[in-house]
Amino acid sequence: SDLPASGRAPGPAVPLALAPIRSVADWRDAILAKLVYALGRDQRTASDRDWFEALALALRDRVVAHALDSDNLTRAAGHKRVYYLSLEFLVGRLLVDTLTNLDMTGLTRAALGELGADFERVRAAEPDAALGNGGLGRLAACFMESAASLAIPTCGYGIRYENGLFRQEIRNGVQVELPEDWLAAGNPWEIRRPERDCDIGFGGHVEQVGDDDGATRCVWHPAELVRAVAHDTPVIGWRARHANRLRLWSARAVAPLRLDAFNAGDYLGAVADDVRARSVSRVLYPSDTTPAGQELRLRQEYFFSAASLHDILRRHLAEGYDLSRLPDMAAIQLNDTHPAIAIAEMMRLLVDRHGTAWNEAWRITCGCFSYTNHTLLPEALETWPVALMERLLPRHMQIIYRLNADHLEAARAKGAASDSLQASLSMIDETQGRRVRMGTLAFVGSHRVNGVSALHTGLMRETVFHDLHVLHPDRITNVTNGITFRRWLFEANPRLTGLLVDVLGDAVLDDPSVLAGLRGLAGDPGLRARLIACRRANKVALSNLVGEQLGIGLDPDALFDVHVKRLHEYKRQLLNILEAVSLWQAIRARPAAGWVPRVKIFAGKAAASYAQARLIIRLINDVASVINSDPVTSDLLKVVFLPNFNVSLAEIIIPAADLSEQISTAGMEASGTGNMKFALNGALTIGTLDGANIEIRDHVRADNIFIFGLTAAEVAVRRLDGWHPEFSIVASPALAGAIEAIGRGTFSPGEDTRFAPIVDELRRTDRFLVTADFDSYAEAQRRVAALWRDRDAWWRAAVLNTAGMGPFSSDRAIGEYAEKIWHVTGLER
Ligand code: H53
Repeated sequence: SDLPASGRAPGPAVPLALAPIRSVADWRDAILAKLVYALGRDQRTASDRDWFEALALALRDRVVAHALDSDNLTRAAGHKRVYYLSLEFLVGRLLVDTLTNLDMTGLTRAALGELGADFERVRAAEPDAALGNGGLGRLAACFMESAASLAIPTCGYGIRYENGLFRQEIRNGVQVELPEDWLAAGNPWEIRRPERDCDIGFGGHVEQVGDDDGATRCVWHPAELVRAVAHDTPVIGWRARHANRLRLWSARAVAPLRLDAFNAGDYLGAVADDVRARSVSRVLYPSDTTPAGQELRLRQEYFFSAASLHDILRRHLAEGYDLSRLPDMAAIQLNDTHPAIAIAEMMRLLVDRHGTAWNEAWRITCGCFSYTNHTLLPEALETWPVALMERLLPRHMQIIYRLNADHLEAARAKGAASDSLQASLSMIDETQGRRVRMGTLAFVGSHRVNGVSALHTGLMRETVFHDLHVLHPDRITNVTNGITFRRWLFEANPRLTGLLVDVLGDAVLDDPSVLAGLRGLAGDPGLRARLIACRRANKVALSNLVGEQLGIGLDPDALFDVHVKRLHEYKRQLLNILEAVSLWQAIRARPAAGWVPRVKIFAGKAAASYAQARLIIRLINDVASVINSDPVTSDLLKVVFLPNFNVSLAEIIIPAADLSEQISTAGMEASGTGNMKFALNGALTIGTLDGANIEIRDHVRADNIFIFGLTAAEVAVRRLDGWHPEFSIVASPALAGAIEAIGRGTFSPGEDTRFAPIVDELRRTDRFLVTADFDSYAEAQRRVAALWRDRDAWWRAAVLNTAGMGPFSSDRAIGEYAEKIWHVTGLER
């Protein structure tokens, strides 16, 4: 977006100023030049971090060249762009991603070698960009990579959090949160874009210019302005086909220093405005599926939505288009309700700033926006108190009232006239004080609303969005999530990737459907032997890490049973650890009964304020320390909790997993994406019929996955009927024994009440139906052990898992968004 509207700049695709890299020596010199001239470091004393930075800067030059070229092509072709608005982008490290997509990994290893630097250490020197909590943020990162790979002109918009997701330490079994300062040493990937900065208002009052129905021009006089400061990170697609940008906003005061106050000696007062403004981009909220419900969070949401829309309209007008054409040129995707306020902001900009008539403004808005819903958990569907909205965003509140009146009137005209229907359809929830339902605003202002798995989309239609769905039956659609195979297969598991290329040819790197060719080879002993060797090497690598970090020795030939994801009661890490306790008790009772040696591996962070989830972490760690030091069971069972789960740790754990735990209460996990990463790498899933597990079962086939437990429909019935966990506990001696041991203090010597909140929850309410599913889960675990003993059958199933996962590529998901929702194609060259 830096060239005149006149169209494509003359000249070659990659600017000539950037010397082509023809040899290791060329590349070595380019890296060295960055080390010396951009960083001012000496080759002889450079640290791994210095080399990482030099390498990243050298790579960035090349990626930026691609990004400029992609921009020029997009503009010249008058091609529609996609804007992905997300409060989270869980990017992780970018070095290997960039090298992979530029096909420069081998060259770089060699060049660093000549410079006396070690590639693996340099790679590890990059901090994880943890600008997200879990699935939703990682999905956004996968989507950015896939959009670039499919050459779909896309700009991601989000917040450049000073401190991303906290760093987790485990001290005496307890989670401790420490700030993550990923920017402390600077970020070589990003480029400041001061010409794109803009000011965002909050508070103040509204001046009525026309009639008083809120549908004509008004002037908003904010009481406060915060400057949105733009930072771009280029995102290169597979085989460098295309490059997009991730534009992240940080906040600061419009006038960062009050010089008069400073000169008068009031050093704190002089910067108070700036400190206040910067708080907007200071921290990522640690909530995952529950909103923090705080004013600062609403400020964050409006801040980045408004800055992004300002940028989108600026670009559209600068390219010479009329606003009426915005839906032809811009598809704006709301990733969950967090940016839903953008709908009211778009109306404000069109009506108040550009003088567009109300109905035309609404046509433009609905034509541009679409919304992805990622959860049906009632506590996670955002609502904001009307009073807070009126104070912080007075003009937006007026606009929402007016939109709501139009929406309810249209519903009445279609027959939805009863008080109860009108109350259910309203953007204002009157049941718990007056609150704005952001999901309803997002639904009404979007031309398409999608769920993230077939089950979830069905439940959207039947439950939370039922009445809106009846009103707009064509609006809800499904796009099952996906993952980028570049990161989660090629980069995380180069051994398996090499094997797949040997067996299926290079085409597997470009076309995930080629994986299906493995089906015919599922019984091939040669392939099986190579797969086993590759998994074993990955398990040795993980065992080494566990040894270094926790001092626990693992047997790489044991079954690695892995449960890694955010800690949440609905994800039921508790079910898993209860089963581990019961297994331990069973082994102790009959040590010589021919048990399959197992390692239970857990990792995941709990929101700092989520007491029960933190206590589950403590239980896992306390159970681990008792079991791991039991000489009777030590060769048969180990429990490991790896601290500080993040993208980079996932890249090590997943390729080493034999069994993938996807055991949420059915109906509660919208999709899951970890489930896809494991199955792609050949782990077998033990899981409920929840989220995308159902589609994974359909593709890997029911014989190759361990399904157990209540279905979503059965869960709903149990809940309606009133659920009594004591019956399940009485009926299951194994479950009763495990709960008893925890309640008795077996894992908390001297403090038998430590886990009382967990034991009480299980015995009294059991909201997540852990006890209802326990026996079925334990039985499925026995099926797992039986299959593991039959090595041929196990590895056949593993092959069939990888073979069936082609459809779960995020390229497929992005292709569906492009076709069904955004109405955009990839850019042709
Ligand atoms: O989004 C993932 C899903 C997953 C769901 C997750 C999610 C968040 O990470 C945060 C908020 C939210 O509403 C949902 O829990 O099931 O796979 C991506 O769609």
